Amino acid sequence: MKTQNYLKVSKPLFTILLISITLNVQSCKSDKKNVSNDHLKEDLIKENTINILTENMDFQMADTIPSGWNTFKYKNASPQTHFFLIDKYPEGITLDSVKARVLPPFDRGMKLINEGKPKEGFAEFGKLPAWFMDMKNLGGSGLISPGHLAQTTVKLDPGYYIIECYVKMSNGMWHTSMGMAKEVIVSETNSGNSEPKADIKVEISSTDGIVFNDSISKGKHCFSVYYKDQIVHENFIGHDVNLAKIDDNANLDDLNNWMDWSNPKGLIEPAPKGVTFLGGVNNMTTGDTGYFTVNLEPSRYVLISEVPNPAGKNMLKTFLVSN
Ligand SMILES: [Cu+2]
Repeated sequence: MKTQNYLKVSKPLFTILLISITLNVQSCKSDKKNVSNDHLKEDLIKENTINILTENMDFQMADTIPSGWNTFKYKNASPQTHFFLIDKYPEGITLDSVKARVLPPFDRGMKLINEGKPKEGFAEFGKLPAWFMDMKNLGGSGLISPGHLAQTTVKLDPGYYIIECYVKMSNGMWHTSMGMAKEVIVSETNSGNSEPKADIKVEISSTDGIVFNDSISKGKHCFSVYYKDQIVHENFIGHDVNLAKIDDNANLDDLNNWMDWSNPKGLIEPAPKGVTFLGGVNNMTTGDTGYFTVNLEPSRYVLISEVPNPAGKNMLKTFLVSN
């Protein structure tokens, strides 16, 4: 049944991707300009990309994907802001285990925090099973605004993974609890893809924040994100790197406060005004590197981490792309 679902969505998704790619995004490898749709079609097949589509609190994608380097093209065709994050739990833990033991404490805890009872809320998280702390994040996209496509490349070993999005609906409910959690099998078959080559190198660490050379030209870029370290921040999660376009009416203080899920007004719809999220590389562990590709038009941008008070951690860094 799941396979049928995937077949059902694959054709429109392919069309959307072709349109989006024509407008915006090409892969790290391809440097061609003004190519016809036929060439793009060949590139898509050749590059063995994994397409993910969200229309309504879902992840529409293949149930089984190859191991090795994979480029994920995540199309957000919903009215909400999302990301996808790849979780690797200890052997034997399945999506059913997560639904039974992890989502309930998070649901109850968030509800209490939203009711103005943070102490009671955080106490709920003490009820998480011990194996939750052994879960590793293997990357995924950064936040992506409605109508946009995020392109992220990571390396995965064969095994059982869960893909999730824990942005909150306007009523404070997690997207994870609304259906944005999916099991994915990474097979023994290797994708055969090689590691991308980045032209912009970003490093993130708890000590130095987000570090990169901010002299960035307009056009297509492949960013690498190197996790010099990874730690557990005040809200129990690690740091990541998200790219956003910042309009003149955007308020960076509002954005800074919004990046913390444990804030009742954080990581919730609506996203801050004048901010368009364009993907990035979601949480990884110390020593890992992920990649994201994006086409930058002249504007102001920010690289920002989804942690409490990123500005205070040197994890809110603006840069200007000029004409
Ligand atoms: Cu979501």
